Amino acid sequence: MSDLFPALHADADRPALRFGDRSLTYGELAGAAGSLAVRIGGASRVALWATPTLETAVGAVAALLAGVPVVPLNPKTGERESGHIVADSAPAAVLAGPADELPGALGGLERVDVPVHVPVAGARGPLPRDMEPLSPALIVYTSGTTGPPKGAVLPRRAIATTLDALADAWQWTGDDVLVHGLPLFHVHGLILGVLGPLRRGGQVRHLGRFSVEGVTRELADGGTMLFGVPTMYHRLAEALPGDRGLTKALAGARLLVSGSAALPVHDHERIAAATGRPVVERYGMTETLMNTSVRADAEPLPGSVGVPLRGVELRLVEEDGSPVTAYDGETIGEIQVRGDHLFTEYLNRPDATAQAFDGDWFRTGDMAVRAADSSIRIVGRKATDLIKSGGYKIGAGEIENALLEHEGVREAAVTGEPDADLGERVVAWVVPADPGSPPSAEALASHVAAQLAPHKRPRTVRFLDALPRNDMGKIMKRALRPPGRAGA
Ligand code: MCA
Ligand code: AMP
Repeated sequence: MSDLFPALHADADRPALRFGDRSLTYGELAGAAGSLAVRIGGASRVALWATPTLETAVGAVAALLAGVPVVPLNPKTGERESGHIVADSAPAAVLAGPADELPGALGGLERVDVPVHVPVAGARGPLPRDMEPLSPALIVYTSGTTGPPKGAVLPRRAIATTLDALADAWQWTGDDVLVHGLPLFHVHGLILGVLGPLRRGGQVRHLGRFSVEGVTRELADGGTMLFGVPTMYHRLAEALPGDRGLTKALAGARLLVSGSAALPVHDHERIAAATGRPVVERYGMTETLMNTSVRADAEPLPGSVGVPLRGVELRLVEEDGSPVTAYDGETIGEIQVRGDHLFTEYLNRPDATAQAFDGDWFRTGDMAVRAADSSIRIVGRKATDLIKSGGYKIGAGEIENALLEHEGVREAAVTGEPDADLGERVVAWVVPADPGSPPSAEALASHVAAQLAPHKRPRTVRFLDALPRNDMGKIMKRALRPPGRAGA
């Protein structure tokens, strides 16, 4: 039995996974993942074509059972970015659903089809064995301010630690039925949203893709918890007036959890007023997994990400490196954390790994204040070149580099602007190569979507004669303001 999934062989008939009309019990999951684990056992590393399907969940569990580090891939990732991830992580094979079509960037890799239904008898998979707590379990790629995404190496210990700390904060048990429509190539959807319920022996119902109707249907049909990014809760808040089915479904849930970006207080208030249910926020990062949460048994705290989770040491640090000692809700410092929930390194990037730590404290780059009750309120980010859009982290630099490769672009700068739906929207400021016939905004968006990923595409493109630069020639992004807010 795996150290990560103690419930896997406990009750074969218990429901484990449901994606639309396809589902697996724990017995069926143990059979499917166990047989795949035998097949891939001994591989150095595998990639996982992370569609929102049963196959992705089975593939991830199989890799974890086999002790083979797994690299989830966004199926919508464009050529340049997939090429980078495959070259950097060098997987021995890619796990995919039998019907999936894989792009050229994965062409050279051995393909292993993920089985979903295998005869259960005799297919229990590898014998139980202890695995090193610090051995890599997942490698999740995450954007930085410049350059291509880095692979955060997440050890088995971090996954177990974070999921058990969340169980403590949320009284999360095997009786919970988790509903969500998050993508499965990031921490939120895959680790919290799939491995989380499986570690508890509970059920996950994945919507395939997020929709208000899907949330209503699944919560009304026995779902007890909902996970989402703020954009999803914003869309629920917008739909609530006049939607009695949704109101009733949310009101009946045990716990509504938001994370990956800040949920505006206005959306907190609208949901609580209409349903009587507060939304609980938790704060995490690919590198750290979860750091803080509002506890399910505490008073609601809109605008706060709650208190450090069990086992998480958290400090706020001033610009000069000295720790903030005040618990005054006012003094701002950078959040730094340490504990067993952290990643071990960025793959192949010892330089970046060293820079990310101050001793054994990980520098999150998030700026916050801390109240007398130790609760944390995030007030901003150190790096202005990181954009959070729809809960996805996007580096301005990678989009600028992609734009500069377009023949119609001479110069480019990328910023984030407030957006009611996405939190922030990617804005490209472009000096066209030929001012007489600039490329269309759609062409530039499609170029970025095809090279990087659709969620990184600029939603707004503004053309300029020149970018504002200082005496050193550095682009002054603060001078790039929406029209009408030039002096703001
Ligand atoms: C549009 N599309 C295009 C183009 N324009 N495709 C190619 N080229 C174009 N030019 C397609 C998109 O691919 C998509 O396809 C569809 O049009 C709509 O795209 P979009 O507008 O981006 O989608 P959306 O509906 O606005 O998405 C909102 C969303 C999404 C559902 C909230 O942003 C989302 O799933 N966010 C979750 C992010 C997340 O999980 N973050 C966790 C990381 P199609 O229709 O086929 O889909 S953070 C984390 O893990 C840490 C640890 C944490 O704390 O949680
Ligand atoms: P990622 O690297 O995609 O894992 O994103 C991590 C970042 O998301 C953190 O550094 C925060 O800036 C942000 N984040 C996650 N959860 C929250 C939250 N509840 N409130 C505000 N920001 C959050």
